[in-house]
Amino acid sequence: MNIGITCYPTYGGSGAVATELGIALAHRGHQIHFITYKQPFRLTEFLPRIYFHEVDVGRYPLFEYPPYDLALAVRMHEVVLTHKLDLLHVHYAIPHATSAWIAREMLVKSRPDIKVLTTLHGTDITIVGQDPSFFPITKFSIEKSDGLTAVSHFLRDETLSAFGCTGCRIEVIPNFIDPIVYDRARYEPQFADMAKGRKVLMHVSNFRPVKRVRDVVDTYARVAKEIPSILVMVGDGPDRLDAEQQARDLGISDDVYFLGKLDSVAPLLASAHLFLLPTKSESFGLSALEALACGVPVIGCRTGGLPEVVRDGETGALCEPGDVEGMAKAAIDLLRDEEKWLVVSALAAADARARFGQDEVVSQYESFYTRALNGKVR
Ligand code: GMT
Repeated sequence: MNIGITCYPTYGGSGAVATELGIALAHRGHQIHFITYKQPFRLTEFLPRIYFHEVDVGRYPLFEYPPYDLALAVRMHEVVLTHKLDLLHVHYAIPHATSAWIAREMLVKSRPDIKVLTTLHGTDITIVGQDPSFFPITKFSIEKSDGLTAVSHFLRDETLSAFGCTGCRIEVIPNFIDPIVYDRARYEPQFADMAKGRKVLMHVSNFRPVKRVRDVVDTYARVAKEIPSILVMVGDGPDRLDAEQQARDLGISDDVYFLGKLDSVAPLLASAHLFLLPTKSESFGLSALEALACGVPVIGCRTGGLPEVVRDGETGALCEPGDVEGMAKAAIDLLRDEEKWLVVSALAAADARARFGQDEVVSQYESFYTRALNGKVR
C-alpha cells in the first residue's frame, strides 16, 4: 500500500507510535510518506520506502496565527496525487483529522477512493478535544473519518461517551514495542558513576501538568529514606523547573538527575529498577509499556488506560492519583525484596511482549487498512 502518515513530529507518544508504525510498515514492503512540519524525531536515518514531505506554512504579515492546518491539507492533497496514496492515516485528531478531511474534499473528483483513517491518542479526546473551542470540529472530524482507532478501551469508551458519535465504530489497536529494542539484556549499565550500586528509579515524560512530576519527586523522596537509590528524570516541559525546585526544597537534589530530552530511551530504561508514572490521566502510557518491556516494574496511578497496560500487583502497582504514600510503599516493598523484583521484572518483560509486541499490532493495522480500503470499518 501507499500510505500517508501525519503526526506530531516532536517528542510525544503519538508521534513515537506513528513513526514506529511507519518504519515497521516500510519493512513489510509498504511505501510510507510522512507529511508533517518537521522530520519525526524517531526517524533518524535513511530507510528504504520511507519519504518525508515537509509542510511549509506560508508567512504573511496579516497572519497572527499562520494556518498550519490549511498548509497541511494542501500538502496532503499534493502527496496523495503525486504518490498515488491509498490512504491518509492521521495520528491525534486535532488538527490532523480536520486537515485530512479538507484534503479528501479537495480530492472528491480526482481521487474519490482515498480513505482517511484517524488514530485517537489521548488528550485530543480527553482534554483538548473537549475544550469548547475545539469540541464541534473534533466531533465533526471524527465522524467524517473513514475509520477510527483508539489506543485503549478506556479511550474508545471516553470518545463514545464524550462525543456521542452516531454510527462511530472505533477499533482498539494498542500501542506497541519492538521487543528487540526494548530488551534489558541488550544494553550495558548506564548509571554506574551516578548510582554507585544504588537502585535507579526513573521517570520519562513531557513534564506537562497532567504527568504530576512533583509527585515523582515526592514519591522518590519517601523511597530514598528507606532504599539507597537515585532518581533519573528524562524529558522536558513546563513543569521541569518546578520539579527541580521541589528536589532542592526536599534536600535530595544531589541524587535527582534531570537529563532533558533524549531520542533513545531504551538503553536508559534497561538500567532502571522502577519506573514512576503518577499521572493524573493517561489514555495508554507508552512510556510505561517501554519500561515494562525492558523489565522495569511500573509504579503509577489507576487512571485512564494505564490499568490496561500495567497489571496491578503483577507487573507493577497502581494507586489513586496523588497517593504518593501508597506509591512509595509499593516501591519500597518491591525494591526491598530482590527475589520478588526479579519475578515481577521477568513477568513485565514477558507480558509486554505477549500483549503489545510489534509484529502482532502492526498486523492489526494492516488488517484495518485493508478493511478500510474495502469500505468495511464504519
Ligand atoms: O500527552 C499528550 O498530550 C498527547 C499524546 C502524545 O502525543 O504523547 O499522548 C497520548 O498518546 C500516547 C500515545 O498513544 C499515549 O501513550 C499517552 O497515554 C497519551 N497521553 C495522555 O493521554 C495524557
